[in-house]
Amino acid sequence: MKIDTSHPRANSLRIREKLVHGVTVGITSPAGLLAHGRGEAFDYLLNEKTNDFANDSISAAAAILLLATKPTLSANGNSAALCPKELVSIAKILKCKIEVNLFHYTKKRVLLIENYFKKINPDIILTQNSGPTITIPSIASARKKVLKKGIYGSDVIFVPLEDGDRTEKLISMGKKVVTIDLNPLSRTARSATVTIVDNIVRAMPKLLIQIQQMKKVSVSELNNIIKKYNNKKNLQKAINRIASSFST
Ligand code: PTJ
Repeated sequence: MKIDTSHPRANSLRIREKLVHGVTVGITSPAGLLAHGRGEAFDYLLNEKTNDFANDSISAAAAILLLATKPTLSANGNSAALCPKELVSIAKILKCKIEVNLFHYTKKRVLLIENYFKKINPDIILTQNSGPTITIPSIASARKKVLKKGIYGSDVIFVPLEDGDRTEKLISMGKKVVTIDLNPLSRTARSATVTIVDNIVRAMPKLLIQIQQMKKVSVSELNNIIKKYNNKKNLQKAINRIASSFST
C-alpha cells in the first residue's frame, strides 16, 4: 500500500506495512499482526515517543550487553520484519550471533527468517545446522528448543517482543535477559533484567547508537550504570505514564 506522507498516522501505517510484508513473504506469523496491535494500543498511551524511563533502560541494556561474556540476540517473526538491520548491526558490534526462536513454530518460517538475516550478513546468524539443540523442559512453548551454541550457552539474551514464560525460566537458569516490550505488565517485561518499554522501531536504533557510544566506557562505569538501574521502579514509571494518559 502506498502511504500518503501527509497522513497524520503515516509512520504508524508504515510500520504496519512492514509487518504485512513480513506475513506476505512468510517470515511473520499472522498472529504477529495481532501482537503488534496490542503493542500499538500501549504505544498510544505512552505518547508514541521514547520516554525518559525507556532511555534509562536503553543505557542499562547497552551496559549489560557490553559486559556480557557471551550474549545472543533472539529473533522472531516480528523483530525480523521490523528491525533486521539493527539486530545485525548490534550483533556485529557485540561480536555475537542471532538465533531464530519462534512461538508459532514452523520449520519453514525458521528457514525463511534465517535466510532473511543471511542476506543482510551471512556470518551473523546461527542456523539449525549450528550444532545441537537443547530442550529446556520448564518452558511450555516451542521456544523451549534452543541451540547449545546460542541461547543455551549464553549469559545474556536479548528477547524483544514476547509475552511468555521463557524469560522467567532463563532468569531462573542464572541468565540475564534484556527485552523490548510496549506492555510494562507482560510476563516478560516483569521478569526481565532490563525492560525497554518502547516501540521496537524507535528503541532499536537508539540501542544501537548507545552500544556504539558506550563501547569505550570502562567496565567499572558500565557496572555503575547497571547498579543504579532498577527495572521494577522503571516499569512503575511506565505504568504511571500510561495511567496519566487517562486523565483529561
Ligand atoms: O514469530 P513468533 O512465532 O515467535 O511470534 C511472535 C509474536 C510476537 C507473535 C509472539 O511472540 C507473541 O504472541 O507475542 P505476544 O505474547 O503477543 O507478546 C508480544 C509483546 O510485544 C506484547 O506485550 C506486545 O505489547 C509487545 N509488542 C508488540 N509490538 C511491539 C511490542 N513491543 C514493542 N514494539 C512493538 N512494535
